[in-house]
Amino acid sequence: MRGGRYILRVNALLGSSGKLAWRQLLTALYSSAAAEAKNSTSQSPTLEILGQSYPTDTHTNTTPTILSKLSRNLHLQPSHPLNTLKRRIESHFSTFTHLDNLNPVVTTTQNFDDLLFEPSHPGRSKTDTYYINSSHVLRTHTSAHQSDVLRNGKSNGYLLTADVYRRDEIDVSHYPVFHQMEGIRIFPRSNLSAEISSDLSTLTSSAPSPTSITDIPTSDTNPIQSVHTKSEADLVTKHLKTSLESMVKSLFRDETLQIRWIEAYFPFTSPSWEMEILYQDKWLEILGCGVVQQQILDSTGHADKVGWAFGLGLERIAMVLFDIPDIRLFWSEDKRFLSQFREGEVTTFKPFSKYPACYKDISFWCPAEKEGEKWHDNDFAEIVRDVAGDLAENVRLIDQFTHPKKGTVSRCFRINYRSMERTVTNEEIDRIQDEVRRISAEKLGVTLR
Ligand code: FA5
Ligand code: MG
Repeated sequence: MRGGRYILRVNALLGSSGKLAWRQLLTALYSSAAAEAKNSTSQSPTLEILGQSYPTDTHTNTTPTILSKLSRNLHLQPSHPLNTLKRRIESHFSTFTHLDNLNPVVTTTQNFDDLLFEPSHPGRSKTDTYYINSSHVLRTHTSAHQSDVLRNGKSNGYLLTADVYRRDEIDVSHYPVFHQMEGIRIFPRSNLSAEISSDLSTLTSSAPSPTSITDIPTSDTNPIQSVHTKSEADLVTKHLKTSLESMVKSLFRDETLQIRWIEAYFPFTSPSWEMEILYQDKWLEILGCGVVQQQILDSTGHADKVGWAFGLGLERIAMVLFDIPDIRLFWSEDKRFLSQFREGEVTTFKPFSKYPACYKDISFWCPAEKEGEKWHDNDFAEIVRDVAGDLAENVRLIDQFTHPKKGTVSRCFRINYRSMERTVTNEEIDRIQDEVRRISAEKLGVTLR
């Protein structure tokens, strides 16, 4: 399943009239599945996702709790901060083609191979990625659509917004689902200088100033592609950085904002950078970008063009702009959260009082590590997420030691439970903790202490 057919089918599935039906179906399917999963760890032979049936296999590690998020589409909810931010960024790139309803289930070809990820790249591992089965994943980034969009579209600029899924740690800035916006811009090689200079003159004059920006030049560790001339790479880079700086300035409208560029690496761009902004005295990474690998343009029918791409995290920027302290709040259905925001307006979030937390520790001996069966904290975090859902505020490794004779490793994690909507009872958390213990022993083969 690839390319044009895939996008066409996805669009047909997501057509406005069908939208509600499949979301309702999915929510119904998975809210009952999520309840069932709490009592059972067995795997069904197929997963039904957005009207499509996928056989499961030994790669399957997507849980019903995660699948229940596919129906939320926070970035499409009017007045939700993520929607407001998305629309502001879209208005900045007003001449681009905007896409926001592509299917989150993509092939490993789309998510990795088309983007030139090495077969051994850690991003492909089951500890980092939600696999539907060995050939399909929940997209881990919006770049998964780059090749299809370039292959099928007619535009010279695209901006696409989507929910992305990553198996990750649990804390205030990490959630297994977050939202990214991908920008792609291509230019004809034959008319590069003229097209870029005319664009740049409008970009630089319309941007609010001043803001402090620290830049770095390309280097041996972040090279220009051998198929590009220095002048081509410099022009595309200048256009890329100026476009993004101008976007960030217009979003923040803050004369004291400090921006810096640092070197980065992505298999699908070179040179590559990340943009960071200074927030509460720390540098916060908000986006990755670079000059698109020519091989990607060549294989999607654009051998005569050069281009840039970027991917930014909407939650990271929204947390700063709206002053939202915990990433779980974006998922809240509490009126005290949602009623604070108006369509299209950036306002400061007024925190409502936090309900008390309840923490529980769990200690266990981990199974001996074998080749291909290494311990990974994300596997434990995933069990907590699946059993406790949004009640899990934070999971922290607080102690670890190796048995001096046997060489086995004991780990102790502290799980902080807190609801954003009510006070939790100790009994209810005890039941959840018992379930976390039971499933950890069953799925991870740990010996509880
Ligand atoms: C990527 O995902 C690349 N696809 C970006 C890219 C696109 C590079 C096109 C080049 C060309 P990265 O994993 O760094 O890169 O994520 C991009 C942005 O998503 C980050 O800068 C950050 O803003 C956001 N992000 C990443 N991980 C998380 C997370 N766990 N929670 C919230 N936001 C995150
Ligand atoms: Mg990054």
